[in-house]
This record gives sequence, structure tokens and C-alpha cells, in this order.
Amino acid sequence: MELPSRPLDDQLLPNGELESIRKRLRPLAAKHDLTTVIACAFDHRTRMLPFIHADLRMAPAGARAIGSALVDSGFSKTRIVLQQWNRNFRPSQMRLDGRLPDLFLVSSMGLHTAACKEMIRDIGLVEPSRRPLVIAGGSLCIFEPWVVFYPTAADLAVTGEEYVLLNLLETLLSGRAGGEPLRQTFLRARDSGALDSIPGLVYGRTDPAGNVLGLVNTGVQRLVGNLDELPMPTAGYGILEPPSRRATLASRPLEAGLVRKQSQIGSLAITFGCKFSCEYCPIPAYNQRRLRGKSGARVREEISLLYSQYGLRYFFGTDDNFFANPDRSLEILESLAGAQSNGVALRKVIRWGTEVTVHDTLGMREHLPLAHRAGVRAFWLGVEDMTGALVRKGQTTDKTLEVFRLLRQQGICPMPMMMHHESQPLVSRGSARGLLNQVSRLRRAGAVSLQVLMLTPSAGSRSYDRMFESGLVYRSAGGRPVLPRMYDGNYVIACGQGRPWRKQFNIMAAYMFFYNPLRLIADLAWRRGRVGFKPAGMQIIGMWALTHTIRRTLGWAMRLMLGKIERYSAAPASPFPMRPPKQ
Ligand code: B12
Ligand code: SF4
Repeated sequence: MELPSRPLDDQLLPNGELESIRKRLRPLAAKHDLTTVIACAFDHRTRMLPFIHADLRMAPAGARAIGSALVDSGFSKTRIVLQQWNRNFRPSQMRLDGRLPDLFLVSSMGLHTAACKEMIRDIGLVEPSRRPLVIAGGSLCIFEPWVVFYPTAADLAVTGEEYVLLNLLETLLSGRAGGEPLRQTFLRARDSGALDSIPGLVYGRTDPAGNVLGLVNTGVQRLVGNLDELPMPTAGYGILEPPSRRATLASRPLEAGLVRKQSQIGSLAITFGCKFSCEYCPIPAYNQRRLRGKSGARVREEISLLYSQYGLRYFFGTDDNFFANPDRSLEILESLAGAQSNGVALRKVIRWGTEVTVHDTLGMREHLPLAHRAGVRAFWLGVEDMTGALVRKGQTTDKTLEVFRLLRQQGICPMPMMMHHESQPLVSRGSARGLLNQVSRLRRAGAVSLQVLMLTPSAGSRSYDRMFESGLVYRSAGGRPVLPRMYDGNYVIACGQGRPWRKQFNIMAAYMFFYNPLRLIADLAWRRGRVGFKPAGMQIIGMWALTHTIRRTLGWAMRLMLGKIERYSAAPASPFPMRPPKQ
């Protein structure tokens, strides 16, 4: 089911409220001297195409945004631990400023559920009177908050963004007695109903032994409308835990000079939201059907600061559809095209890419030279099925190929994102329906990389429940249960067809067709044009990543072929009753 929207006149925070709460918190923070650790959950078994480089080489924006918000609001004793770089991290052993932190925050995507739960279990080993307040957040909690309440329960799930956490901290610190453990303050605030007026929280109702009896959901968050009110992302990079194999924390965060080495790509929240409404995508509903964004001046300032402070040169916009609001996109591109950093034209030193749709890119065709001048070198395009057989968002075969041609002409790499589905054959005769037919055409039109994911149920989307109820989604195959980490589009876990293993092999075939030594030679020898050796570089990364994809998914393909498949008849739901706060 999609997330509900707030009433139209109550979806946004009042203008200036985010800036104002940041100011209000600073004196409170100075009085309370809190220490906080934010851990980003990462299940290393998810490492394969098409994300295998970006997953470790791009410090995630979500955990960094929360860290920046805390530091900016005066909570300077904050550290961000990325399981991507610190896989042995054990929260029960962490110490910051010589003590167990007051707050332990976990950020997780749905597919990293196992890693997230393991950290919550581990911090649960600390005896309750000394335990930090445990708060989970990120896309896992936004769409399925109940998941973090079993088998060991977090104290709270935040189903929203920075503001929700700051609002919670303001409420807690305003009622905190002396130096009492923050968790104790939380329990008192929870039981007195003080949290019920903060939209964007889910907390447990517990018995005296701490067992969860039910959940209270305070409702959908109010969104920050003007993203220029967000704290600068620079602080988040300054509090990253250095990579290590230890279970504990280092005495100091990663040095500024080493940030670029670990996080070669800087992810940057520029805009949020999309004007389309694909039934398998939860993004429009999450954004309450709004398009939000930063101003051109703000994006320029962020990039300049990240470049001058940390030497970051490569950026990835976390946009859902950068061209969704053409006026805003143009303003941002113009601002970047004319920007200087310490006397150097920014466009000469920075390179970036982001996600767009075919339809909107075609609408911006005359501005593509400007995009190149603004430093854009790659666009990831949601092509899905070129023929529009899966979803219609204005793309056709001709339009897609035209967009690819235009982008290549301007020296911008087209990076298609395709979605394989059960009615799509591997090869078709006399039409562009087949997966390989489409990959081949995209390749000839200049695609530099390739993403092929199987249509998979995504929590919070319109089609989610229906896919389970119609018996499409697998519970297990060949005795192996379908785990959360397999909801990444790389595994065929939902298919009505009799021979799903063919779909699994189709994905491998599409990648092998695209990434192979012959293509590498071709890319090195000719067809370079304005994109230079980037296609050849992508071939090398792609072939290496493909070995991981095959290694991880081949066994699953065999189970689909030889084993018994068991299916769900309903979507997974909260094992606890969930209710709104008492009025
Ligand atoms: C950038 C991105 C990626 C990058 C991430 C790289 C990186 N290391 O950062 C790449 C391209 C690698 C990627 C890959 C995948 N992604 Co992705 N990705 C995104 C995208 C577009 C932006 C994420 C982002 O950085 N946003 C900006 C930050 C600021 O927002 P945020 O992360 O939501 O964090 C905010 C809140 O959630 C909250 N918050 C976050 N953590 C915490 C913690 C606490 C304690 C609190 C209080 C609050 C809080 O506050 C933050 C600030 O506002 C989102 C869509 C979206 N718009 O969110 C999808 C999204 C996160 N991806 C998704 C998925 C499914 C995937 C893939 C599985 C591929 C796929 N099938 O689409 C792979 C997984 C790869 C892997 N092994 O991890 C889903 C996750 C769904 C879910 N239920 O978890 C999303 C939501 C898109 C969707 N389909 O709906 N992705
Ligand atoms: S175009 Fe992309 S971001 Fe927009 S609704 Fe469709 S899948 Fe989601």
C-alpha cells in the first residue's frame, strides 16, 4: 500500500521552521553534552551489478544528512559508522568520548534488514539502565517501521527526515532531568504522551519487562518544502568513522584529507520527488506528490565547499527525476555552469550525474549543452521497457534512441536502467520487445553502462499488496527462503510464469551481451566520440561485477529450476497491532 498523504494544506512545515529548530537546539545541546553514533546498515551479500562500485565508494547521503543535522544543531560529539567500511562494528562495544553513547541511531534500506536487526540485537546486550536510546530510520522504517521491533526492539522508528529527529530531541531535552540516561527521558516522555504530537514516529507500547505489545504510529511527517533550509552536508563528511576491521570506534574520525580516497563519489540531495506515478514505485507517495528542491545557489555552494574542504570532484545527485521541474533544473544547471571555486571555474573540476526520465530529457534537449557546461557527464535513465509494455511514462523506442544520441553528442554518458518483467521474452523477432533486442539497440545508440533488474515488489508502492495477494511473490524456492536482501531486483522472486529460472538466466544473458571482452575492444578501438574512454572503463568494471552477479545468483537460478517454489498469499505486515496515538 502507498503511504498516505497529509491534508493538502498541512503537508509542509512552516517556512523557516527547520532553520528555527536548529537554532533552538544549540543552547539545549550545550547544556546536555550528548554523544551519538549513527550506524549505516549494510549487508555485504548484496554486492553485485549494477551497484558494486557505488555501494562502497559513496558514503550514503541519509546517514550523513542525519549526522550533519546533529552537528549543526550543536551535538558535535557524533560519529557516523558505515558498515560498508566497518563490517565488524559491534554497537555494544562502541565508546565515544570514553563512554557508551547516549543515542544510537541506525539507518537502513529494506534490503539491509538483516544487518540492521543484528545491530539492534547487539546493542540490546547492554543492560537496560546503561543502554543508549536506540532509534532506527531510513527507507526501511519509512515503509515498514514494524520490522525494527522484533526480535529485539529499537526504542523508536523515525518514518521521516531530519526535522522529525530534531523535533524529537527538542521534546526530550526540554523534559530531561539532570544527567539522567536519555533512554529514561524517552520512556517517561513516551508514557506521558509527549511524543504523540510529533508526526513521523513509531514507538512500541511495552510491558514492564520491555516486551512490545503494540505500536503507536504518530502519522505521516510534514515535509521540509524549501530544501535550502537543510544543514550543509559538509559536517557529515567530517564525522565519518575511518574504515577498519575493529568492533570498536577509533579515537578520531576520518581525516578530511582521506575522505576523497574512501568516498570517491559524493552523493548530493538536490531534488526530491517525481511527477510520474509508476505503480511499482513508492517515491511519489513518499513525497506526498510534491516536487522539492534546492536553489541553484545552494547547490553551487554545497559543491564548492565539498570540493574545497574534502577535494570531492565526482558527485551523484540523489534525485528521483532531476528534470521533473524544468525551471528548477535549469536554474541549478545555470548556476553550476557559471560557478567559481577559489578562482577556478567549477565546471572544469567537478563532474556529476543523476537520474532522469527519457520523456523529460527530450523536453530539455536544447539545454543539454548547458548540462555539459554544468559538469554533467552521465544521466541514468529509467528506460524500463523501451516499448512501454511495462509502464508508460512517455518513453518509446524512437524517443529513447533519440535521447541517447543527443546525450552522446554532448559528451554525456547515457546509462539505461531497464526492468525485465514476466511478459518480456529474451529475444523477439521483428519487434523490439525482447530484452536482448532492446539491450542491443541501446548499446548501438551509445549506452555506456547497463542496469537490468527484475520487476520486484517494493514496499510502499501501489502494486505491492496486489503482487503478494495474486500469488506472484515467492516465500521460498528449493527450501531456501526469500530473504529481505533478495528484494533488490537481481533475484527473480516474483513471477507468475512456469519457468522463472529462465528470467534469472535472461538477466545474466543481458549483462553478458553488454559487458564482454569484444565490446571492450570495440570501445577501445572506435566509437569514442566526446565520451572518451568512459565506455571502455565501464566495460572493465562491468565484467568484474558480472562475475559477482553470476556467483551470487546462479545457485538461485538452479533452485528456481529444480526446487519447489512456495508463494505468499498476502503481503508481510506488522506482527504487532499498530494504532494512532490516543486523542
Ligand atoms: C542514491 C540511491 C541509491 C544509490 C546509493 C548509494 C549510496 N551509497 O548512497 C545506489 C545507486 C547505489 C542505490 C542502490 C540501490 N537502491 Co537506492 N536509492 C537511492 C535514492 C535515489 C536516493 C537515496 C538518498 O541518498 N537519498 C537522499 C537522502 C538524504 O535521503 P534518505 O536516504 O532517504 O535519508 C533521509 C531519511 O530517510 C532519513 N533517515 C535516513 N536514515 C536515517 C536514520 C535515522 C536514525 C533517522 C532518524 C532518519 C534517517 O533522514 C534522511 C535525511 O532526510 C533512493 C530514492 C530516494 N529518493 O530516497 C533509492 C532507494 C533508497 N534505493 C532503493 C533500492 C531498492 C535500491 C537497490 C536495491 C536497487 C533497486 N532495486 O532499486 C540498490 C541497493 C544497493 C545496495 N547494495 O545497497 C529503495 C529502497 C527501498 C527500501 N524499502 O528500502 C529506494 C528508496 C528507491 C525506491 N525504489 O523506492 N540506491
Ligand atoms: S519515473 Fe522513476 S521515480 Fe518516477 S514514479 Fe516512475 S519509477 Fe518512480
